[in-house]
Amino acid sequence: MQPEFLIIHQQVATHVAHIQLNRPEALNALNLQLMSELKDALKALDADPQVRAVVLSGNEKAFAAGADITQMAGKSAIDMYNTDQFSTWDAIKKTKKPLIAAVSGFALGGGCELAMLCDMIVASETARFGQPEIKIGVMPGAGGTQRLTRAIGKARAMEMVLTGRFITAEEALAAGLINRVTPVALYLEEAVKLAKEVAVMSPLAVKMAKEAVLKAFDSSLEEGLHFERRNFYLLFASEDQKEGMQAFLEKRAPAFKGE
Ligand code: CO8
Repeated sequence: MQPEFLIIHQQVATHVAHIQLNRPEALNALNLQLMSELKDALKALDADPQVRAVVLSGNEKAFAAGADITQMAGKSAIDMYNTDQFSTWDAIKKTKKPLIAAVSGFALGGGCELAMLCDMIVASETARFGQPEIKIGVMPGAGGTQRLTRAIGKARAMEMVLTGRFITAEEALAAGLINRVTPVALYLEEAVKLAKEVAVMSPLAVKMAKEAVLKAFDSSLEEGLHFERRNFYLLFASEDQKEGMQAFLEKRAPAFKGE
């Protein structure tokens, strides 16, 4: 079934897929259907051997202005518990291929959390990042208190979460939340360029390297080093390792196959 709130483009030649959140009338507010469609789309792209990196964007005005407040406003705690909307977030978090967020305009609440769930963020100079849940009587629920704090430190995260203040793309860059800032006309192109740069690498090495970097967030240094070493050794079972090293010795570009 075609998704209602997503537009999906796939560039076979470059192995890059692009998912655009497409609910512009509500600034891409993340309702349950949109998140479920996103989960399904990412699952399919993760399983598609033609795809090696995925760019996730909104539109120029908004990446996403948060969870859909209209949908949440009347809910009880038990409704929220039974809806279990975070199971879709947990599934999205399991995406093995690299995800690059292309952010322009608002990335607020769940929108900021979704961008932070991605592996890298390219932002237009109009991007605004914020966790304004406090202004509507709640708090971040999809990782904001954890990922933001790890990315930009306690002082800045605490201020954003407790005051709801938005930060600009330049502030986000200086704080280490994002990778690049571009003029608004170029943010998507730049994100796709970054995705292509990753997509020429060995897909197996990319997945295992992503997994190891993410491990740094929830393990001790010793445990993380052990995990890294395990993945490093494992890659010597791949043809891409043979090809990559042989190509270096023969002074040519490698042709990676993901095997
Ligand atoms: N939910 C539903 N509708 C929204 C949302 C939203 N989060 N944000 C904007 N909209 C709608 C508006 O209601 C409006 O609709 P309509 O035209 O029918 O009135 C339309 O989008 C355009 O918005 P505005 O007219 O408000 O546009 P402005 O440019 O004046 O303002 C703002 C833009 C500042 C972004 C403003 O819309 C705003 O403050 N939005 C809410 C931001 C917010 O509080 N986000 C946090 C939501 S809570 C959350 O994300 C919890 C996350 C944890 C769970 C994650 C599960 C998915």
